[in-house]
Amino acid sequence: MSDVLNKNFINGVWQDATAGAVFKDINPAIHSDVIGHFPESGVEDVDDAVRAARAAFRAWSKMPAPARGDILRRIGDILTERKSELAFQMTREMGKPFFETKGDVQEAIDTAYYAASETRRLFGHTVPSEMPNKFNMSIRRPIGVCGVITAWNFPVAVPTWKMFPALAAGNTVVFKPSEDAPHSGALLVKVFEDAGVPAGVVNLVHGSSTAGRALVEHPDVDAVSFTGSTETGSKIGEACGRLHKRFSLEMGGKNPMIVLADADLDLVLDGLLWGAFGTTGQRCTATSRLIVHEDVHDALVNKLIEAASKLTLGYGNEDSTEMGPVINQKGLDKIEYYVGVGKEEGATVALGGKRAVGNGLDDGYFYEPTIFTGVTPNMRIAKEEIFGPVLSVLKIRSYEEAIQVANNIQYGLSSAIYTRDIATAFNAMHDIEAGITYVNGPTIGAEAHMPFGGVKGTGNGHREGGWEVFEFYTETKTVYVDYSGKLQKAQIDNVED
Ligand code: UN1
Repeated sequence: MSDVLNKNFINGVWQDATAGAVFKDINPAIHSDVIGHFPESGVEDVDDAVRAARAAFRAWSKMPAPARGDILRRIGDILTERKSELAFQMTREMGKPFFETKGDVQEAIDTAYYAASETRRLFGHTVPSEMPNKFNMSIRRPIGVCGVITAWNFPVAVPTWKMFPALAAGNTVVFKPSEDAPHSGALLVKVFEDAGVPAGVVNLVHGSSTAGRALVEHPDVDAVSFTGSTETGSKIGEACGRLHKRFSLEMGGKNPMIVLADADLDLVLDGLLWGAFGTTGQRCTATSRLIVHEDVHDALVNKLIEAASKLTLGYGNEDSTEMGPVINQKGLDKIEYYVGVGKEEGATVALGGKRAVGNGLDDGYFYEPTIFTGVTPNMRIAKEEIFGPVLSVLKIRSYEEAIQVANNIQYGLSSAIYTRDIATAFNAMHDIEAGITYVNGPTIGAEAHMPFGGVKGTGNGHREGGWEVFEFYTETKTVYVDYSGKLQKAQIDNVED
């Protein structure tokens, strides 16, 4: 096998796509660095993978959950050993700096140990019966075969948010990573193999929308978990609705950071640089709107422009790099398009607004940290997701106005408020329409054991991470045990008048 793991993994065997088609995977910071060619899987490959997952389901689901937990713990151990090696390859493939990809692997490690610990709980309920000598309980059952379709920006963490709880609960998996991060996906699946996950329990199919659609529409896939664009998520939701499948969608965001007049501006500045420009703004949780009180607007914006203009852009595997490239040409085009829209709408480019060139950046998809000031709530750059290093600054005069502006979007993933006033902070926890609110921290940085997900157009009500994700990956079975030795009709069937 070459040093690049560029195959599908089906029923425990690394293999090419049946039709032999491939797609190219390059380093977004250095285009001449070709990582490899990966299988462009078709319907037959997906079918093989789903059949393998179905065949493996019975034995895996019957294994005692804590034994599955032992395997998850081994996965966590191997991820720990390989953290730097994996992070290097992830940075090479999707661009964010090495310190960030190490964090990405760490998130997977935390999720592995957390999911392993849940295998000793997976609680159901026991409740009193209406009848004597009768016992009522609910237990959790796995759903079956789960299709996992993910984005490239957290190429290890996000797939594991889905796969670890799915496996812990006794499901089997077919995983289709993003076509922009196939190598990271394969390296992750190699960890499953090396940890002793039985053949067929986790299968990998690379590819684009053809493979994705085949997975979603396959009659033997019981549930689909997706992270990615709103456009694709909507199509998946439609298909799953039609086919009566359970589905979890994690889509876009336009996450606000509210800064009130009493905020600690140095703390805000650190949070903004990280929230808006970490991962080159390519997180669904990225801080993309700064909603700032007029009393501190100018002071904060000036500090921010100065600090953001000093960020070092480059290849993420170089130590000096603070901000990596955008993922691909399409991503870059989208950013350029929205910067044009912002200018036309009358906002002011206070920093950036163009591709970053020179200093060794010409061979990559680099874009300057960009700040728009004078943004008003109904502009498109205040409402639509750009997925890049572009921050829209909106000025407000009161807490009430801040909340109105913050909620004036179709999305509702993450949010932040900076204030020293505890009552205002507690009000904001209820008033901001979002699945996540940070107080005095930026909009990014979820912890593995906490529920993660959004309201409104961001998702469909499910959560990843934490204990709530187990609701998605399990079915409730209700069990009645009658040990009275006679037919006891339920109260509803036993009414006398
Ligand atoms: C994503 O961008 O899809 O909370 C997930 C965060 C990260 C996860 C982001 N842990 O910012």
